[in-house]
Amino acid sequence: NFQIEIDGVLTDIESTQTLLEKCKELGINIPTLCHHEDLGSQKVCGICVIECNGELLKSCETYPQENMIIKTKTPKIIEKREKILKDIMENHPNDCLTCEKSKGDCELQNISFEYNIVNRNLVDIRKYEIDNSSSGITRNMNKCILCERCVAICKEVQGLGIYEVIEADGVKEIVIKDGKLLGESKCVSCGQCIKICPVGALTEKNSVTELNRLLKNSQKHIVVQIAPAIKHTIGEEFFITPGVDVTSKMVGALKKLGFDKVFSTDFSADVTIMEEGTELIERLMKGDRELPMFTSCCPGWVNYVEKSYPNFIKNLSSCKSPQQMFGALAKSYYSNTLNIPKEDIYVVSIMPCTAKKGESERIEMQENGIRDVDLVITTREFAKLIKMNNIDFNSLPDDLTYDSFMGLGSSAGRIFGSSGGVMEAALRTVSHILTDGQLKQIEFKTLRGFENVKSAEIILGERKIKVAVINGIGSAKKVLDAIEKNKIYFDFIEVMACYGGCISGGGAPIPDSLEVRKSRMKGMYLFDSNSTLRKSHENIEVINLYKNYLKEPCGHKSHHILHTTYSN
Ligand code: HC0
Ligand code: SF4
Ligand code: SF4
Repeated sequence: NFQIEIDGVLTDIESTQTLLEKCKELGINIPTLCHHEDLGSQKVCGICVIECNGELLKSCETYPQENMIIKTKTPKIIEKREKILKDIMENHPNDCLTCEKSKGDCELQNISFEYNIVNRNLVDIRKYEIDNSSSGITRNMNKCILCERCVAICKEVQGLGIYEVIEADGVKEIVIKDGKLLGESKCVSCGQCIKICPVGALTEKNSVTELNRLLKNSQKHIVVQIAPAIKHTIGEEFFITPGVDVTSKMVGALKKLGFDKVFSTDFSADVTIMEEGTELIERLMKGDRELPMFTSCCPGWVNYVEKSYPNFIKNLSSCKSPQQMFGALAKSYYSNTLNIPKEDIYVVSIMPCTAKKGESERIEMQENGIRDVDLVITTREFAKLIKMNNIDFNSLPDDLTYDSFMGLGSSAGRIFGSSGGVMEAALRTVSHILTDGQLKQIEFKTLRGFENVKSAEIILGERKIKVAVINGIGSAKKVLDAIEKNKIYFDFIEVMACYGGCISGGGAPIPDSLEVRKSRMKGMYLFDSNSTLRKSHENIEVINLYKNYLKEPCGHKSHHILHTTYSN
């Protein structure tokens, strides 16, 4: 360890700590455009310079030495940062008026404001075609500032490596490997690269414009479902603490926006448990050839299996995701019960996820051209819709709830939004069935949290089952390889493509540091522990669905409406 001087104050610093890390710890603001807490070693932008004994050094790659005297705010530093910002601006379109990341989410805009950078260069420098080939992500390389964060998150965290840096004649570019468009690549649409991109080069595919127009003009009966994670994250867009459940204000906003019915995906998550739990029991009966069974509710994960590990397609549960089950039930059960023709029903989903857009477009998720889900917006788009319509979110009432009879969800359905939640919800119901109600365990805490791979052995009646929960595609890849080589065995595995589950989805509010994600997860489990309805099979709206319509889980009708197939 060393003692060094930073801005005139003596401080202890570990030899392995960079000066950037130390300054952040001390609350000294050092701007960064490439460095990010989720990534390892990004050292390209140079804006984090500090002065060390009179010399300018990048703080992200400088380690302490004896007698260091560090300054963080000298004119030389400011001049250097201004120069870097001006150079970036020279090559950046003046698009702030309409940019999706404007109003707080653009780090370049925020830093430029702080350094009072005024770009008078209004020449149109757009030279790249916008890549709209992906169902979930728009890629506009005109705005790229070459920070390489997208390259790193996709490779280091997701284990995919869709992007690469190339350099020709001294000009650097971020491209998709093999010269492909994003939609043609093995990208799974998880959207993690969107959240980490400091500018508007990567954004979700915009659906909010279309939705806003529809809400004002359409003759359709428009119903909306809200995913579990939204309830604990949308508040952030309105300065509410991450994790706080804002269900009532959200319902109020959606009513004001003109939706005919406001429902919850927690309801169809409970239905998923009935179907997937029954499927698991059937597969357990049939033996090892059908195992492990993988959850199939995360389209990022399903995309990954289809594109990169097709041998495991047979292991994916045949259940549609809760989003799709909701849509399919809206166009059948709901349509029949209220006698509204399914052609006249328009289903909107609010999801924390960019991959859900593509999931809703899949050919398997429609029948005779009628889609289960017609349109998907992300959490950020939902916030934008509320702001576009001048709704004062914070002053909305606190006593509103969802419409019946597809609005009630158990808290098992709610915790779907956190890594481990689908597994825990499934175990609550499967254990009830297999032990005839004898196993009273509700909480499976070892399966919660941010660890890459979590596992447990659970005795259910006559049988011991081995389960695992996987966080992120990078970890999933390692587990799949080990299963292929017979190095490990599990009966049932939950995989969520985003680190921490849907609370960290590609459509979540920005920024979402680990601390923020932890608060979201905490809020979700708090809701669960305070709930009196904690098991999917006890949800009265689900019981009524089976009694009045589906008859039994995995029965004939369910198979037709709620199950699907995969392809590669
Ligand atoms: Fe999720 Fe879902 S939990 S994937 O993260 O299973 O998007 O929140 O809505 O469908 O329920 C996302 C979140 C959902 C689905 C549910 C599942
Ligand atoms: Fe990689 Fe996910 Fe971005 Fe696709 S969406 S490029 S898989 S990080
Ligand atoms: Fe989407 Fe959730 Fe999967 Fe992320 S974990 S890709 S948010 S479904």
